[in-house]
Amino acid sequence: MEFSDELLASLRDARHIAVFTGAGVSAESGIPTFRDALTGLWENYDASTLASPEGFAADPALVWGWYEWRRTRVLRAEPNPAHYAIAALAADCPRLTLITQNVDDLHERAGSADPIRLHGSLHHPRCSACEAPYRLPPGIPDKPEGGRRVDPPRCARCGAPVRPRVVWLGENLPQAAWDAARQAAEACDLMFSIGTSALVWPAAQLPALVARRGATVVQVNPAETALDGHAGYNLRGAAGKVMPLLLQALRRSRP
Ligand code: BV8
Ligand code: ZN
Repeated sequence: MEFSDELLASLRDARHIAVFTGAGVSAESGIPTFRDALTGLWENYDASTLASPEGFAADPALVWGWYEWRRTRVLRAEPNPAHYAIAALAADCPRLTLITQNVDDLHERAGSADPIRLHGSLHHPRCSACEAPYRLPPGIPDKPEGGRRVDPPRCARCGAPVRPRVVWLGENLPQAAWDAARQAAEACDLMFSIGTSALVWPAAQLPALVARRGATVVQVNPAETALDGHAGYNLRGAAGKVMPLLLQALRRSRP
């Protein structure tokens, strides 16, 4: 894959690079993307009903079972070359801000320090009522007997069901994370948008905001997305292939 001298120069000259990622960056780790039809056990379920307060209220055991199934997949997965290249890129520019919509911990496991988490995390659940943190038992959960449904644990403080600490449809994003992400989008010289369909708001506003300021947007995605018109560069390919090659080309291009 070739990269234009113009793109390599923009990367070399960037004082502050923002990296915005979605489920596609974890696809090559074997984690199904959010919009991929749910697979196997969950093929007859729709993510947007499971990832919602209404879904949890209606059937906490089904939603908790789905998140435990996803968490188990993440615990069994490894970061892929895209996660490692993004972590390594931080050493190649004065400042890098990583913003992720993903709820897995593969960026951290690849060495990225404290990503801005717009939609929360699979790994730190909380009480659905008093928000007390719930410590998950170490290791990989056993396969739930009932196949899908797993009763959520109860809060030690108030007895309410524990829920995933993720942002569901209709819920506000954590204000501090949203503010930090906005600040990075306002300040960066260049933003990568990697592995996101850019369909979910307000996160999807970030690359469009960067483009509106006249800063550079570099999209990495094998498919077209709503961002194609905003991106100065559309690198059509899998992140696990493109990102390591781009990092190599950047390092080779330095005098
Ligand atoms: C809010 C939970 C108020 C955690 C998720 C109409 C217009 C505008 C907005 C709305 C609207 N109607 C409703 C809304 C609001 C709504 C929304 O956006 N709905 C959408 C569906 C229309 N948003 C909300 O409710 C948000 N809250 O707005 O509150 C507010 C307003 C302003 C400021 C603050 C608050 C809450 C949104 C959070 C929803 N939670 N998940 C979980 O269970 O994971 S969303 C879900 O989608 C995931 O979090 C996921 O991260 C996110 C985005 O999806 P992607 O990451 O993009 O994944 P997707 O599968 O879509 O795409 C994968 C891409 O990867 C594809 O393009 C594919 O081609 C590519 N790919 C595949 N393989 C690879 C690859 N790329 C690279 N390499 C590969 N190998
Ligand atoms: Zn509680």
